Amino acid sequence: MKSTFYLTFLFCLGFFGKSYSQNPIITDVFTADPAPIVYQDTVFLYTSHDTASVEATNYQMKDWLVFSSTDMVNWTNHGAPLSPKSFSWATGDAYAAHCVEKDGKFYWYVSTFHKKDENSNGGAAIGVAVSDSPTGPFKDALGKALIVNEMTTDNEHGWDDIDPAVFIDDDGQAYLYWGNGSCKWAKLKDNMVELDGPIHHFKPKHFIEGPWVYKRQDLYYLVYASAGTKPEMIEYCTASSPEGPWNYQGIIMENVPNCFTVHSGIATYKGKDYFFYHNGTLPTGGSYRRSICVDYMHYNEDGTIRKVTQTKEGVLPAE
Ligand code: FUB
Repeated sequence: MKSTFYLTFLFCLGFFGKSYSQNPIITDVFTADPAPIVYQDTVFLYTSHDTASVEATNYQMKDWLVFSSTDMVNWTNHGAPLSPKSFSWATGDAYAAHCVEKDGKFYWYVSTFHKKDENSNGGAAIGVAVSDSPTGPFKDALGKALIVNEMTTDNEHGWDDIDPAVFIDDDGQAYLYWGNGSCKWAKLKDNMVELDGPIHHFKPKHFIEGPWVYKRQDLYYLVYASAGTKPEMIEYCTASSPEGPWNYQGIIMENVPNCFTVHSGIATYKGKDYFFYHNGTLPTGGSYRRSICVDYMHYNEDGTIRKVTQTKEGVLPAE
């Protein structure tokens, strides 16, 4: 009898004993603006880094961080291989960024701010750094910004050229999306560091910032931070081409606790779909001291995305 009880106990431990990741997933530093990629069986998570004090009323973001995981639960911190100081033309905060791999090279597109010089009058700008490894070292790939404020005139504010996201289609064509206030996009040349044609802009319903574009089956998805009267949420559109036209589909995730922004990144890993975002729930956290979380995402049969449930538990180890 005793041994049956013992065996049942062991069975339950094995069955229920798997530990969830817990949200937020990074707890030793404040992180925001998640941009995950999967490369050679590892998830690399590129993030912003909030360093503002508890009393601060604005961002202080000095560099960009990289983490990796092979189970979505345990994350290794690879430090800060890139900062605005890596770009001679840059000054100010290290806003959202996105790294992609092409032909064994890693291109990290970042939003930061431009010095006043012969190339720009200042304002937000997008640069690109390159490395042979997902964790660096990275160096400025161009020696100048890829996008400066003067290149887009559809919004008057000087910080509309933020939040780059790159999507590479099945035929190898890369597209750069970005923007605050409107979504802008342009094709990239094969070298990944020059635009290939004009800059377009449009305004998806409720669009604020933080575009993220990907393809699943035959459908293209444009996911973004949106706002009405509440803090930001995540909404999305779909299209049959990365150039649109984009059809509005609805809300993926409601606003997050203790933070007025939200910013998403999406990855499929070991057969499951994951939705990364940030909130302000770490102790002493807030809108300028954010933390990255991850939860499962699910699709309906027609390809539409079910609303993501924000959990404290997070996700189970990926196998
Ligand atoms: O992290 C700074 C800014 O806050 C990002 O660029 C936006 O997407 C928002 O998350």
